Amino acid sequence: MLKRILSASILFTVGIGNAFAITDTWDFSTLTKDRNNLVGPELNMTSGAITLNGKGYADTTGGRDKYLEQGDLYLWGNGGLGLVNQDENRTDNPGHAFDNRNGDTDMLLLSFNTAVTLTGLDLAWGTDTDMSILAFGGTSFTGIEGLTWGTLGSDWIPQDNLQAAVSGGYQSINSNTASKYWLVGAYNSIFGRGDNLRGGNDAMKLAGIQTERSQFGGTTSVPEPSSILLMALAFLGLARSSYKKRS
Ligand SMILES: [Ca+2]
Ligand SMILES: [Ca+2]
Ligand SMILES: [Ca+2]
Ligand SMILES: [Ca+2]
Repeated sequence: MLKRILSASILFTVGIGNAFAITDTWDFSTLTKDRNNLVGPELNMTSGAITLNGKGYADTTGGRDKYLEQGDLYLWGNGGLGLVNQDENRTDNPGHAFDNRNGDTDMLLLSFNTAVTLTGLDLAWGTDTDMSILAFGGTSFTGIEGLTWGTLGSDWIPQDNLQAAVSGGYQSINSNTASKYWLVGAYNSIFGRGDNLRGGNDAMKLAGIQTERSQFGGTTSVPEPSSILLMALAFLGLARSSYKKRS
């Protein structure tokens, strides 16, 4: 009896937790661009009180071609965002997308003003489309310019490797981490290997992303164990009093 009440109340509490999550859709096709399709070195969007800043990075700096530097974001005719990194130009194909050709891995750094969970992405175009997704789990963020993909450090936690679908709208990202900073882009095995994924041949244009946040701020995850316990005790009290009435 106790066991049944406990599991029922835990299910109930988790259900409540999800009900208060808010999904924001960041549709990149709404961004302003110039007549060459250039958005600029960064993008800025808002959804209610939430702000998003996006910057594209690739390992392109210097003679050894491994240090991260910012590139230019373009919004192409099919409604997809691409990164032209410092070793590419906007007529390169598929270099005008987010790609991992020619030894440079392109990723989009997403910075929010509150912790969110990256729950979905939509591609406008792509070839092979293997992708890596990471969340920042450190205490203070100081940017990634001048670092290498291999030395981002343990503050950056791989969340998901996937072969993303090009059509079919938003698809799920497997993560339940909440963070203000995310990296999403072309697959790089340095962040963990995915089944049947291979680098060097991937390119994608991002139509948009979806994030989830708690209505109360902070994380969108399951409630604290202590609140589950309180809820369970309340249920137990109710059950006990109705049992007494019946007997
Ligand atoms: Ca290069
Ligand atoms: Ca590129
Ligand atoms: Ca490189
Ligand atoms: Ca691939």
